[in-house]
Amino acid sequence: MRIERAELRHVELPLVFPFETSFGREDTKACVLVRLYAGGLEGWGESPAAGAPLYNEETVGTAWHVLEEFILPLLLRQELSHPREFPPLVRHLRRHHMAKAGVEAALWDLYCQAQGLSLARALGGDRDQVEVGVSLGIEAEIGALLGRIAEFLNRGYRRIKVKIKPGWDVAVVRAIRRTFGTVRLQVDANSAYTPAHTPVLRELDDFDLLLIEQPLGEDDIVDHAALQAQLRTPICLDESIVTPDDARKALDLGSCRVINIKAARLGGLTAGLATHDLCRARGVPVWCGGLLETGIGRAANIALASLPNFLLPADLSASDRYFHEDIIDPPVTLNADGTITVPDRPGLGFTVNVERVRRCTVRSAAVAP
Ligand code: OSB
Ligand code: MG
Repeated sequence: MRIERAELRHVELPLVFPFETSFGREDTKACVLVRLYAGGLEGWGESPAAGAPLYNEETVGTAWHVLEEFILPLLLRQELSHPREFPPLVRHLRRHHMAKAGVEAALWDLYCQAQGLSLARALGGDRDQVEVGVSLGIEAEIGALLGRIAEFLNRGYRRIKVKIKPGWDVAVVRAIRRTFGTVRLQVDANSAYTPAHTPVLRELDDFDLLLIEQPLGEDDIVDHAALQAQLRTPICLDESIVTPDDARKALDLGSCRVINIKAARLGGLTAGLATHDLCRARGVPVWCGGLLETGIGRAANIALASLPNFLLPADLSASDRYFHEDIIDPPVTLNADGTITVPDRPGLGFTVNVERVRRCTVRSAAVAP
């Protein structure tokens, strides 16, 4: 594949309801879309950096800068035969994983279209459906959260994840257990706690949670190891794992028993696959996380989640959990059994609705060699 030209689009889509985590509240989904043109085909990828550097250090602005000035000029001079040749090309550019991941996803889309392969099969996925759940944010009152959970259980979701922070934790989980019994439940703190909160986190051990996601600092696998030793519930790391090698170190230290894989956080699908394979070899379950992706990023996540060691339900919900109107056709929908069907068409398996992309574009740029 020779990439002839590229297009960047900063898009913004209003969320159907605000999403609040321990680090802040989002009303709008923002990201950078990458569109690559090669040999009469076009490939799409999403860099899910948000408006502000709250989940990690990247933003739409930093992703745009690094894509336009560094990553795309390098790519546009190359002939690649496989998307796996892309990560070595940009390895000397430090971090900026989400920026890189958007390009790599577009390369996989192009490659799969050219080969007549679905992205899921190209990645080594072997499932036709993936089990999914819904991730729900912090609300002003517990009653409002219970109402949302009821609504999503009615829609067919079989696993609930709720965001927690100090002061919004044990009472919330207790109320959910009282109201919804043994529903599959997990919590995500996005690094809101410190080792001084260990007693509170230990209280969560009584509620049969599937896992506790990223309780402590994103740069701290040492304190996570000490905490895991005091908990029965598995700790799952998200923010702390930014390379496959981070996963190895965290597992060696005993910092977690489960890993959340987000290809974008890890720098691309190839790094996501490597993390999956490493965990599989060590008998450690993984699951596919999300970053409120548009249909373009979501399609890639669905394909990745079809790999064999994705053993817990994914943070992948139907398009209508996030947006009034998604930018792919058809939108992602939930099956009656709480799964999402993995498309078997070549490439991403969904059609990008370019007109809708155009309508939510805030800024666009063409990059040519
Ligand atoms: O920590 O998993 C997270 C969304 C934005 C930033 C961080 C996270 C999340 C989610 C939502 O939990 C998952 C999704 O439905 O896309
Ligand atoms: Mg998380």
